[in-house]
Amino acid sequence: MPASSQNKIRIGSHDRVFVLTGAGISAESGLKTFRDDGGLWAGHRVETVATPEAWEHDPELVWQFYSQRRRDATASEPNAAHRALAQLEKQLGERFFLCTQNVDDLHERGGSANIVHMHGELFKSRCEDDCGSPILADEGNYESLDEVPRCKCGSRIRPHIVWFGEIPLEMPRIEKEIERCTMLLVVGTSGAVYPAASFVHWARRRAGSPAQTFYIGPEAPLNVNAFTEVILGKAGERLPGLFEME
Ligand code: BJW
Ligand code: ZN
Repeated sequence: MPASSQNKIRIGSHDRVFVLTGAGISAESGLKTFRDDGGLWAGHRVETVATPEAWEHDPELVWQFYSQRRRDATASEPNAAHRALAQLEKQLGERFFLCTQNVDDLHERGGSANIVHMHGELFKSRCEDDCGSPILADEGNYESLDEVPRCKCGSRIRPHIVWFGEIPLEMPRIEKEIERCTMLLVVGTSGAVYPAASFVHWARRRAGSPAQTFYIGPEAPLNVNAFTEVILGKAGERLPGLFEME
């Protein structure tokens, strides 16, 4: 793994940039990551809140967890890293693609226009039985099951979140964009969760020449060996001014 102290990533006029972000990009906005010390999973079993089985077993606890996440996200503000990616999108237009594992809305509030939320969105809910009713915009906080609205079909609504064992959203589009990118930038994710942790391998193995792959975060991720460059540091400190157009 070539750790890098480089302070610029040069983007050529024919480059296509795919960006994958994780919880680390929102850390400087005050939102907890999952696996760091003091993170959301510290001292908790993920199975109790982030699986379909958790929803079956204790939907009230699941809604309490996501209601708190909604409150935390509402109280936070985008940081310099979110804004730097929004600026890069404006510079590159359709040669830029942003995929986030995060369910918060800080990329949107930081100025990004096109974002794929592969693990869902905190401020949306949907029918637990996928009856075909549309996904709802929902800022509600539900502390007891009596408060949880029902879908038109009579089933409960659940958070529009991709839990373990569920299929991430928009995978065909993501795969297409990785196949045609020439640079993959990964920001603030531990590389512990698949398929996101495989994107760097897919970009290295794409038809034609391998994409250049960059990781930006304070520590090396689990999949560090697949990156051509690792830029150590906090996203909010490293991303602003990092990109140079050739
Ligand atoms: C900073 C920073 C700063 C700190 N600046 N950085 C065995 C082997 C392989 C795979 C599997 C397996 N068993 C099961 C699986 C599959 C499973 C999986 O990956 N399990 C692993 C535990 C092994 N995956 C799934 O089930 C997924 N679905 C699936 O695979 O379907 C099959 C399929 C795929 C594709 C096509 C067709 C079919 C679904 C995964 C759903 C994940 N859901 C969650 C929770 C819901 C969202 C929520 O509640 O918010 O998503 S889990 C949680 O982890 C959340 C995150 O999006 C995700 C990734 O976490 P992230 O972002 O990496 O956070 P951390 O905390 O791990 O890391 C933070 C990083 O930030 C650290 O590195 C810090 O250093 C850094 N940092 N400050 C920059 N200032
Ligand atoms: Zn329904």
